[in-house]
Amino acid sequence: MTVMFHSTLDDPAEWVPRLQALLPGEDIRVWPDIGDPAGVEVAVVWIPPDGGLARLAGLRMVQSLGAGINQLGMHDFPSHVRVARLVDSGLTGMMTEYALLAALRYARNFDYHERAQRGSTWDYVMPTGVGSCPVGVLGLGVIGAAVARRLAENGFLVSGWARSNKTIDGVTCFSGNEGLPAFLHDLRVLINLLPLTPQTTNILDEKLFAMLPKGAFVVNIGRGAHLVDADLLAAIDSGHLGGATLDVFREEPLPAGHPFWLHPRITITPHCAGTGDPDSAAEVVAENIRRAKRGDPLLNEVDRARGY
Ligand code: NDP
Ligand code: OXD
Repeated sequence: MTVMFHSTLDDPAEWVPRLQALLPGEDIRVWPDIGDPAGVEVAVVWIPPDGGLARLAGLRMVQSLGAGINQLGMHDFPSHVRVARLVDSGLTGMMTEYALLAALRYARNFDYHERAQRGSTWDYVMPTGVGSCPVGVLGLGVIGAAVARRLAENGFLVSGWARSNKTIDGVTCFSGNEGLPAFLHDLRVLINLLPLTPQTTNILDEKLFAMLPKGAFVVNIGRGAHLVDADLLAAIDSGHLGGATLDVFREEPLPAGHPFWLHPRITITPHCAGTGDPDSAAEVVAENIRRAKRGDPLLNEVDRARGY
């Protein structure tokens, strides 16, 4: 198989030697030195190179270097091209750390004390523990379920919401549009871990925020287009929401001058909540390349009609 590797984030010097050792017979090329583009059968990419993947006329499989796949420009791929997302223990572990940190920070009022410190203000607020901090997770897939479990193990009151019914120890699960109001009504912290699809685009909007109790916090580590930026700003500035932690944005990098940058109640990280760890993820990618070669079902294959 001829395999093309391209990423603006993942270092080919870390990945390619590992993949080559796991796939001794395969020809692994790093963009832009790929020879004849029509010879590439597998693309291992985070975001496709400029011009997309359409020029790869012999393409059979795309392996995302992320858990999400909306950044691949999948609508450009012919229907026979199979797509796999990345499920990696390293990536999932990092996402659970980020979510736990954000939830603890709000549960223990660190956001409040950070603002007070900037005004040299000693302001005692009676602390309460995580046992009285209800946290909700939107999306209970590989990462959402791991986040929910980790929060529950750390003493939070945890609930979750997905398309289908779930059973997760220590987590109260809701599903479907009809389950959304009951899921949201008592949360202190809402963590978004949905995939970006036509059904979930703009889900974090004015209507959803109105279902959260006053003072709730939003943590978006899904995708930027889940969030309606103006609705978040309005909900925080009116005092309905307490603040937000955002790792993903409609436009990345977040443009200079965007009102999120300097907002005192918004914490920004540069889409770094989690990333695939080549030590664990290279084997997952290599196995999918072997499967593509044999024509077997892929690990974590995307249902292209469903969009995740
Ligand atoms: P999965 O595909 O495993 O899980 C998706 C979950 O979302 C499932 O529980 C699914 O429900 C639920 N879901 C999908 N559509 C709907 C809907 N319309 N209504 C309700 N629930 C829905 O994804 P992962 O857990 O692996 O990853 C989730 C997302 O996290 C990624 O798509 C990516 O956007 C983001 N991510 C961000 C990172 C970062 O660094 N910020 C890093 C990694 C991932 P059901 O189970 O019923 O199908
Ligand atoms: C991912 C991401 O989808 O890094 O893995 O956002």
